[in-house]
Amino acid sequence: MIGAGFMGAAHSQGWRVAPRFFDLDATPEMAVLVGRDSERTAAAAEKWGWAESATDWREVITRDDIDIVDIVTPGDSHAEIAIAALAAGKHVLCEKPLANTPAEAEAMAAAAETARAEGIFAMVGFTYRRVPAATLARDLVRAGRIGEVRQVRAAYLQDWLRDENDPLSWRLQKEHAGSGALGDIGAHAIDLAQYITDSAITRVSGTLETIVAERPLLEDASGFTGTASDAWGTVTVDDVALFNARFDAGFLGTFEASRFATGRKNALRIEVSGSAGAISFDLERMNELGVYDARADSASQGFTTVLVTEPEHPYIGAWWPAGHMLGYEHGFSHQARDFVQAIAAAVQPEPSFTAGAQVQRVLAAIETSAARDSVWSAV
Ligand code: SOE
Repeated sequence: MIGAGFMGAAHSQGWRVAPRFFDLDATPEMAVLVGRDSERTAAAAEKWGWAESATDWREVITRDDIDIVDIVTPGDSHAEIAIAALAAGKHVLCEKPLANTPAEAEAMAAAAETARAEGIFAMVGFTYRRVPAATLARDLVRAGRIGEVRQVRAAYLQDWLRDENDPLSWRLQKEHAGSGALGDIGAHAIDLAQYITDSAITRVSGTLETIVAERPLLEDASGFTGTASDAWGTVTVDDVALFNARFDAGFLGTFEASRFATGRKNALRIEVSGSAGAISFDLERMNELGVYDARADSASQGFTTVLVTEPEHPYIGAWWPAGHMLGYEHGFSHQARDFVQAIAAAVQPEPSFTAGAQVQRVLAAIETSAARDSVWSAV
């Protein structure tokens, strides 16, 4: 695994726990954790369960005892590492968004296609597809339970940037993150909406806003995260992204991505309205799925809260007895499970790099639309 930050911890948990709960056709061994700082990486490797640590990813990805490379670095290094790892014959799992630009993402998708011919696979980590309630939403839509999809409302709301004195970490720097709320969390909303409805976004119109333009620079200027110094720097990404989308099946969606949504911590919300019903998902209530059946008699209509904790629900059977809840980290175990099973069966794991590149094109189209400011004055 390359990268030893927050996502490193989350993916480590996934790799470690998946084989303890799921019967896998191959057992992942956590071989090497690669990070920039040797002492910190060694400590993280020890804590998270990696056998070794290293600082040079180029050396590690060509090792004969490595079969899978998991990339959890900021977006600016995804393309270089993923393309090199695929060329070295390693299966690749890469964090979202796939890259920082469509050009990088297309190059990665092309490298993945070439590798696929040799039985080497690549997947992008849109983990929330693997939250059981979100997977169930997709299953219900696919089974026709809400009829024909007519409209989507999606939002990903966080508030961790609300304090204007919080430092300028890598997620606020275009050269590292590609974009702000748009790519960091809007990408999740895009992927999940497309996944649940089985329809791809083809047209968008967007507006982006940076609410706090200057922030304290990091104390450790070479670091990605940390404490604030006395010097100030410019935020180069969006804080809020609003956009409308048309899907290839013909319906419209409205989207909001914000890291300034005061009081909302991790509210990835998707509501899909159909001709015969609706579903409603909120990551802050991740063990529940709202289901509305428009065919029910009118006296008993209303959104029903399905508690997604039963063995009949996606992934749940492998965990605890019926009725016991799952949390954020379980999505990473489900992701590790699905990735390993696909590789063992020599089938393409989803979402592929091609799917990741499509999301990247949607993100770029929103930025283009926002930059053109194609909005009519109302005064
Ligand atoms: C921070 O906004 C963040 O960790 C994102 O980077 C993740 O993709 C999301 O899953 C949770 O929030």
